[in-house]
This record gives sequence, structure tokens and C-alpha cells, in this order.
Amino acid sequence: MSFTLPELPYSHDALAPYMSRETLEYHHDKHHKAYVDNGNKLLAGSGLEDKSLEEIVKGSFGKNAGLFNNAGQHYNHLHFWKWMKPNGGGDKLPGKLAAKIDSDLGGLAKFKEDFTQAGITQFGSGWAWLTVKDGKLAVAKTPNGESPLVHGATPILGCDVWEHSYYIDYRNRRPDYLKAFLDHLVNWEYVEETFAAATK
Ligand code: MN3
Repeated sequence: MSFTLPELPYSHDALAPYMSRETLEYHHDKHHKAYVDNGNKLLAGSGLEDKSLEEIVKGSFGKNAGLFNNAGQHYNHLHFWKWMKPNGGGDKLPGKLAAKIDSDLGGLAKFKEDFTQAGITQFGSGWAWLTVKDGKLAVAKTPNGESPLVHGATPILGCDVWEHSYYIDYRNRRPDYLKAFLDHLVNWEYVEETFAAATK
């Protein structure tokens, strides 16, 4: 396979004021594009050319750092754009997912608290995650471009806490960015979709 930069599923203005046009122009059009371009260069000759993206991420982890960083970030960002939507967030979750968050994570309020803490306490660049592992939901964090995939889990929601994701709109206020992400941006229908795929 080769990596391709997807179109955003909404216009560059659609997530404002919580995520601005300028942030999406840099983040999607430049940062994600660089992961795609560099990933394609590093994929050539790696021996993983005929694998799926998930297999490339898992197969390069700990073995080919350059390819792993770019393929991992490509995978993470492919989903990140879809994990957001205009007028997203809030407390209205699809029923099955809401019930699972109640039973595995102690309810939505507790989940939001733990997810926010994961994002705040990720030192330097990385991601906060909601994952499915062995049929159970868990909150996690990873450094840099690392994905829960390499820890045997499937991410069903992720928030990019690299500075390129929030510094234009929030400066150093990462907690405010995480709150806006949960309150106004999360596409819970897409989270439900990835949850259903991960648990079937
Ligand atoms: Mn990013």
C-alpha cells in the first residue's frame, strides 16, 4: 500500500472557535501531509510495502523508528479528523457505548476526568486515548506517534496533545484544549462505530 492524505471530513472553518482554520491548515495540510510523504519514502524498501497500515505500524514498532513514527502518526491522524465534528462533544452518547463507559470506566464524568488527566500528564508530545483491550474500555496515553495498536489495544478515541494541535488557539493551555475537545468536538457516532468494529 502507499499512504494518502485524506480530505478533512468538514471544511477548515467548521470546528471554529474550538479549533481554528489556521490550526487545521497547519495540522492537516502540513503536518499530516509530511507524515504521509515521509512515510511513503521510508516504506519503500522496508519489506512492509504490501501490508495494511495497521500491520505496518505494528511491524515497524521497535524495528524501524523512522517508518514507525510516520506510519503511526498517519494512522492516528486518519482517525483524529473523524473523531471530531462541528457541534460535537457533550453528554449524548450512543446507548451501547454509554453503557460500556458506565460499566468499565465508572461513568461519563469519570471518563472525561481520566481522559483529561491522561492528556495533561503526557509529558511533551503524545496522545490521550480511549481504547478497547480484551473487550474492555481503558484510558491510556502514549508519547510521540505511538499508537495503542502496539500495546495490543484498539483506539476508539484519541486526542492529539502535540503543541501543533493546540498552540495557535490555546497557547500553553492544554487543559482548556482538552475540555473544548470533549465538550464541543468529539464525534461520538464515529467513536461508537470504531467501538463496534473493535468489539465484534
Ligand atoms: Mn498532530
